Amino acid sequence: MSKVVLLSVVVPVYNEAENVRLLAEEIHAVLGRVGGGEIVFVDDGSTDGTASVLHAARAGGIPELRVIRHERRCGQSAAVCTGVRVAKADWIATLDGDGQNDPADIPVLVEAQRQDPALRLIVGNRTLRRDTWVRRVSARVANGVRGVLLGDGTPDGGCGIKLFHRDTFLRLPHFDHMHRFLPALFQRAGAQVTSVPVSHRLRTRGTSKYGLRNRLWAGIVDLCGVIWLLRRTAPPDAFREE
Ligand SMILES: Nc1nc2c(ncn2[C@@H]2O[C@H](COP(=O)(O)OP(=O)(O)O)[C@@H](O)[C@H]2O)c(=O)[nH]1
Ligand SMILES: [Mg+2]
Repeated sequence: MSKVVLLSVVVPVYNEAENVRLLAEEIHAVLGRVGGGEIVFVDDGSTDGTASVLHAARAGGIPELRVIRHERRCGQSAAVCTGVRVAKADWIATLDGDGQNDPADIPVLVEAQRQDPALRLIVGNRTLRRDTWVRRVSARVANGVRGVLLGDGTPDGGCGIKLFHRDTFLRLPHFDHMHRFLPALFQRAGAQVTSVPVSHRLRTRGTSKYGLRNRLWAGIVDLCGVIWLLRRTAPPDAFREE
């Protein structure tokens, strides 16, 4: 892409063949409203033809769509990291690849950052969550526990739609499931974080990749790891040259 890229939209996907075409078209339509940019889908070793659907979408009128592929499944956070690494813009928007986040919220996040240029991470807050009650309750518990133990002041840290500063993200420690802890990790790096209300949609096609097991147990281990990281961190602005 030869022109300056203003925003990179990074979408991690695993077996979302039924969802990615419509989502790519929606993002394409929205990018025009925020000054343009690129769309980076990271296919995490899908086995259902997700990548072929994306290639067809690009050929069918979405030239700013890039398709990056992991040879095998490495996890959602690894896919986000890959997307950020190859992204060409200074600012990254991420959203889930199943269509539950609405790309129409991207301009809302961009506007929040324009209003307060000191912000480095803007997190969506799904005020009306469209999910099963098990998912809603487990998300509420996870967000509540994270809020109390990490003090990240973020009501919905697990929300997939976020806008953040690429270089700050690349300085963070990277680990599986880190995408749920970005507010605490950005704050640990001395960066300002805020949340804005976003909409949420039903998953109408494909199946959820997370159940109670891989969310709850992994979540407890990750939480302990992040608490440890926060305790072992010197203040980010603790020096000056004299
Ligand atoms: N790259 C990658 N993406 C994943 C993986 N598991 C889930 N995702 C993506 O993460 C997003 C959220 O997953 P989803 O199953 O909808 O979770 P839920 O909405 O929390 O139930 C979707 O875009 C999935 O395609 C994975 O192992 N690798
Ligand atoms: Mg989902």
